[in-house]
Amino acid sequence: MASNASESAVPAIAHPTPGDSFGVAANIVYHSQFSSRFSPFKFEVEQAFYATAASVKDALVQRWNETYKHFHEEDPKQVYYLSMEFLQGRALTNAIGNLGLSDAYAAALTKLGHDLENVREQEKDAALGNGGLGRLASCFLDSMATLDLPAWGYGLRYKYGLFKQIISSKGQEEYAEDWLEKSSPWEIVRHDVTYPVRFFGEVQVDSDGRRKWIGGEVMQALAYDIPIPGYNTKNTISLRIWEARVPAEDFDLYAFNAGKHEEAVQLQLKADQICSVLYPGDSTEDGKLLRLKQQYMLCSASLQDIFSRFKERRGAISWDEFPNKVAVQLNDTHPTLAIPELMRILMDDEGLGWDQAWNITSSTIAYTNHTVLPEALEKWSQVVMAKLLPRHMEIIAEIDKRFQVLVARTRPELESKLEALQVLDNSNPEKKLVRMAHLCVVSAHSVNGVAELHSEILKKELFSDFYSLWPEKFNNKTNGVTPRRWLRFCSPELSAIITKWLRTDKWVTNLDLLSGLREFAENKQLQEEWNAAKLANKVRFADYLLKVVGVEVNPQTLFDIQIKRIHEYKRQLLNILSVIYRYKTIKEMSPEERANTVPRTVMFGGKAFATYAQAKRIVKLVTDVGAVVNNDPNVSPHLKVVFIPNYNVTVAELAIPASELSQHISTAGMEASGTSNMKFALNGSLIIGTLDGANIEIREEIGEDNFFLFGARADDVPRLRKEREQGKFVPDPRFEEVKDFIRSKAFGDFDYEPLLEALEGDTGYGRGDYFLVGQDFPGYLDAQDKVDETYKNRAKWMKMSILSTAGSGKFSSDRTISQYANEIWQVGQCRVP
Ligand code: Z57
Repeated sequence: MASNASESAVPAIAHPTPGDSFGVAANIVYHSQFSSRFSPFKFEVEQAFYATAASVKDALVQRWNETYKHFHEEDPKQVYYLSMEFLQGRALTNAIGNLGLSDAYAAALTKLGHDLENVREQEKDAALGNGGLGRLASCFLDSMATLDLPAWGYGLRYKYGLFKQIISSKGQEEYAEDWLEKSSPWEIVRHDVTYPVRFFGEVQVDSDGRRKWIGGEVMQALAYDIPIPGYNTKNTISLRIWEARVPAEDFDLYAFNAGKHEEAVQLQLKADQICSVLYPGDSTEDGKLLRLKQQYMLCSASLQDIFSRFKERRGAISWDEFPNKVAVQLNDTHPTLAIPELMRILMDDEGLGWDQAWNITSSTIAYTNHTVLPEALEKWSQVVMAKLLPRHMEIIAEIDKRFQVLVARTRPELESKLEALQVLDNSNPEKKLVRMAHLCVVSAHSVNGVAELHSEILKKELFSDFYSLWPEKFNNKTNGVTPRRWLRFCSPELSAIITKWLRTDKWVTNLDLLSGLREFAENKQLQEEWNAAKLANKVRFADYLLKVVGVEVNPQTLFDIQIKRIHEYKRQLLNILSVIYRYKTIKEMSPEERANTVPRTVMFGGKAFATYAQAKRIVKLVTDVGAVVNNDPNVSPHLKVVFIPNYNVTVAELAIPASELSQHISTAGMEASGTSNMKFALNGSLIIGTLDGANIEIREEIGEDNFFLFGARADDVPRLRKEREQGKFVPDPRFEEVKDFIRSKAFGDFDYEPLLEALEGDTGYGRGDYFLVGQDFPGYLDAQDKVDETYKNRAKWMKMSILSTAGSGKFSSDRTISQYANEIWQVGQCRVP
C-alpha cells in the first residue's frame, strides 16, 4: 500500500512535465517531505493529496507568473469579473487535466503506492457559491483562461461556504462547512496586496467644495490568489478573493493602549464577521447589513486593485484612457456598489468633475441580470446605506436626480412612470429604498440577460421603459458551461468515444465540432459504445449512492435526475407528484402489466434555503415518498425514489454523466437560463422540460424530436394565473387523486397541508398555484409516458442521446465568453508565448 516516501528511489526536485512521471514523483515527494502533514512513518492518502496539490500548484504558479508578466508587458485592456459567488468545486482533476499532466500524475502516484482516483477524493469542494450564478462565474474563469483573455475574477474569501445538507427524519438540516479547516492547497496569500476599506464615518466638505469621506471603521482587505489554468495554453489567470483584517500595526497600537484594548478586539471581531459566511440565498433577497458590508468590501478592494494596476502602467495619467484599459462586469446586482465607488474615487480622490467621472464609469461598467423574480431583486434601505456608506448614498441620490432630469427633458411622456423607474424608491416614506437593478441599468453601458427568452423579458417587461430610453444597452449572452469540467474530465469514457469518432480531440476547445457526431447517430457501433459508456457512468454513480448514501439502485433502470436548488418555481413538486401517480398506477397493476413498465430510478438533489419552509417541505415529501416506494416489494423493482443528500459540484460531476433523463421543468418565464440543462444535454441525457430559459435554445439546437416538451408558454402564464384566481381552472382528476393520496397519510403523518394548500386556486392570498403545477400536470404526465415509450426503443433512445451531445456545441462557455469579450468588453486575446 502506501510506501514510505523517503525510501523512494527517485531523483530530487524536478518540474512536472508530461513525459516525466519520475520527475513528477520526485516533486510530490519533495512536497511531502516539507509539508506539515507529513510524518516520516506514513504517506497516506491525505498526505498524498496535499503533496500532489502542492506539486501541481508549483506548475500553476510558474505559469501564473509568466502570464501576468506578459500581461504587464503587453498592457492590453483587461477585464474584471466581480462576483459575490464562485462555485469552484474541486480543482485537482481540472488542473492536471488543463495542464496536460493527468497521465504523468497518475503514473507518479502509482510509483508512490497511491491511486489518483483515491487521491482526488480527498479534496473538499470550494463552495463559495449557492448555485447557477456562482457556478457560471467559475465556468467563465475557465473559459477566460482558456481563451487567453487578460482577465481577473474578484470575490470574497468566506470561511464558511455553502452549508452542508444532512437529511434526517425531520428533513433537511444545515451544518457549517469549513472548507479551510485543513487549509486550501491552492491559494496564495498576498501579504503584499492589501487595501484599506472604510465603513460608516461622514462626509467632509473642503473649502474648495471637494467632498471627502472620513472617519468610521477602517479595515484592511488582504488578497488571496487562486490560480486558474487554461486548457492547452500556458495562460493561467487569477481568482483574487479578499479577506477582511485589522492591520497588525493598528491592532498593536490599540492593544498597548490599555483603554483601547477592548476596541481592538471588537474591530477584529467585526473584520472576522465580514468574511465569515456566504449568504446561502439563491434567488432570494437578503437585506442584512452584514451582506451590504460584504458587497462593499468586494467592490472597494477590487477597485483599488484595478486602480493600482492602471496607475502602475502609466506615468502621466489620462483618465479618459481608463475605459480603454478596464472593463468591469457585475455578476448580478450584488457588486453594484462598484458604480458609486468608481464615481467616488474619480471625483473625490482623483479630482475629476461629475460628467467626466460619469462617462468613465458608465463606459467601464456592464451588468448581467440573472433573474426576474421580484423577491430576488435587491433593494437596500436608504437609511442603512447612508449610515454605512454616506458618500455613496450622496452619489446614488445624485445619479437618481440626474436621471429624473434626463427623463423630464428627453421623454416627458414617461413622467407618469418616473417614480417607478427611479433609482430611489420613496413610495413608502417609512422605508425608502435603493433599487440596485435600476442603479445598474441607469449607470452601465451594457445590460444583458442570460438566455434569449430571459433577455426578451428584460426588454419587454422588467426593464421595458429603460429599454425605450436606451435600446442600445440591452443585449443577450446565453449562458454556457465549460466542456473541460463538464464533459472531458467528468466523463473520460464518453470523451474517448467522441474523440475516436470525430478523429480529433479539438472539440474540447471548439465544441461546435460535436455536430460531427450527427452523421453517426444511427450507427450501431457508435450506439453500442455510447451505451457502454453511459452504463459505466451509471454503475459508478450507483456505487457512490451505495457507499455514501446507503441506497441500492439498479444501473439497468432508467436514471431520471432533477438536481438544482429547491425552489417552488423549479417545480420539484410537479416531479414528485407525478412519481406518486406512477407509484399508485404500478401498485394497482397486475404482475404482467408491471413487467411491461419501464423501470425507473427517480433521483432528486438540491439544497433548500434554510428558512424557505415550502422548499423544505418538498425535500421532506421526496424522502417520505422514497421510504414508502422503495420498501414496497411489489413496486420497488419498477420504481425507486432517491434523495441525493448534499448536492454540490462534485456530486454533479458524478450524477450528470450517469443520467439518461433530466428534468428542467420550471414554470415558463421564471428560470432565467439554467445551466445544468446544458451539462446534461452535453452528456447525452435527454431533457424533459418546459419552454423556459435556455431550454428553448437547447431544443432548437438538438432538434425538437429529441426533447420531451410540455407545459404552458411564458406568454400564457399571466392569463392562466388570472383564470386560476377566477376559479376557471378545472383540475385533471389525476391531480386531485394524487393530492388526496398524500392527504390519506400514505407517506406518513407529516403536515403536508401547507404544500397542498398552495396548489389550490383559493388560498385567500390571491396566489393560488402561482407556479401552475396543476395546470401543467396532465401535459407533464403525457410527456412522461412518451419518455417510457421511447426508452423501450433502445436504438431510438441512443440516437436521441447522441444527438443531444451533438447539438450542445453552442452551450460552451467559450462561446459565451467570446461574445462578452467581443460585444461588451472589447477585450482581445493576450497569449503567453
Ligand atoms: C442564481 O443562481 C441565479 C439567479 C439569481 O438571481 C441568483 Br441570486 C442566483 C441563477 C438563475 O436562477 C439561473 O436560471 C441561471 O442559469 C443562473 O443564475 C446563471 O445565470
